[in-house]
Amino acid sequence: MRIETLSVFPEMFDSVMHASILGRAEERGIFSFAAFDLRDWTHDRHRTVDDEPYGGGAGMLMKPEPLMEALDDLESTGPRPHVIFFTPCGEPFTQRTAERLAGEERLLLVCGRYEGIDERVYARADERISLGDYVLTGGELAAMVVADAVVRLLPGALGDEMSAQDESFSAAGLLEYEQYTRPASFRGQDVPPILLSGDHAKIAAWRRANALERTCRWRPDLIEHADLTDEERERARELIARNAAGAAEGAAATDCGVV
Ligand code: JQB
Repeated sequence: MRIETLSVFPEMFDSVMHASILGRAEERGIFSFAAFDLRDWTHDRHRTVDDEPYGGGAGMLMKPEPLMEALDDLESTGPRPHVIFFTPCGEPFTQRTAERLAGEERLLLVCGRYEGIDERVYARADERISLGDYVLTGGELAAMVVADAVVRLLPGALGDEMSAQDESFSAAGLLEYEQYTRPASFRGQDVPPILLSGDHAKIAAWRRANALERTCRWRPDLIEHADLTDEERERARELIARNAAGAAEGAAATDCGVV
C-alpha cells in the first residue's frame, strides 16, 4: 500500500510514520509513505493557503486553489488514489472503516487547518472521515490515527500471533478480556487463578465470560450487535440491568458489575 498526506505541516508525520510498528512495516516494504507540503502548490511570495470566509465569521478557511492544484498533480501519476478528507463533519472512523481502507492500493489523506476547507474542494473526496465528536486543530493527527489503524491490518505488519488473537475478539464485537503478565501477585492484587491453571478450555471460557462482563459494564451499546449465543445474550441482559440498577442507587461499582 502507498499512503500519502497533503497538509501544511508535513513534518508532523516524521516521528509517527517512521517509528515502531509503522517504521518496521515500512522497512519491510509493506507500505510506503510520503507527506506532501501544500505550500508547494502556492504561487505567491507568502505561500498563502488560507483566506477569509464569505459571509463573515471568525477565523480563516483553506482556499481552494492550492488544494485543487495539488490534487490534480498527485492524481495525475500512479494508481488512482482513494482520497480522504478529514473533517469533524465526516463519517465516524471505526475498525470497519480501517478494514475497508486496508484493501486500497493508494490512500491520499487530505488534512486541513484553520476553520476548515472551502466546500468546493470536497468534490474531490471519495469520503470524508471524522475521528469522533470533538474538535481538533487540523487533520494531521486524524490522518496518523487512520494510517496506524490501517497499516497494522496489512499482512505481515504485526507478528502472526497478534493478528490471530485480534480476529477472535474483534470478530465477536466485544471488548477484549483482561490480560495479566508476571508477577502473579503484585501489590496485593492477584492474577485470576484460572489463568495460572494451564487448563486451556477453562481459560478460553473465562476469557469469553470476562469479555462479555467488561462489555456490559463499559460499553453496553456494543452488546446489541455482538455475536453472542442465546445464553450469553441472556447473561448480558442480566448484567446490564444489574449495572443500571446499581448506578441508579449510587452503589459502588466494581470493575465489571455492581456490588
Ligand atoms: C480544520 C479540523 C478536524 C480536520 C477529524 C475531528 O474543521 C474545523 N471546524 C471548526 C473548527 C475547527 C476546525 C479545525 N479543523 C481541519 C480539520 C478538525 C479535522 C477534526 C476531526 N477528522 N475533530 N476535528 N474528529
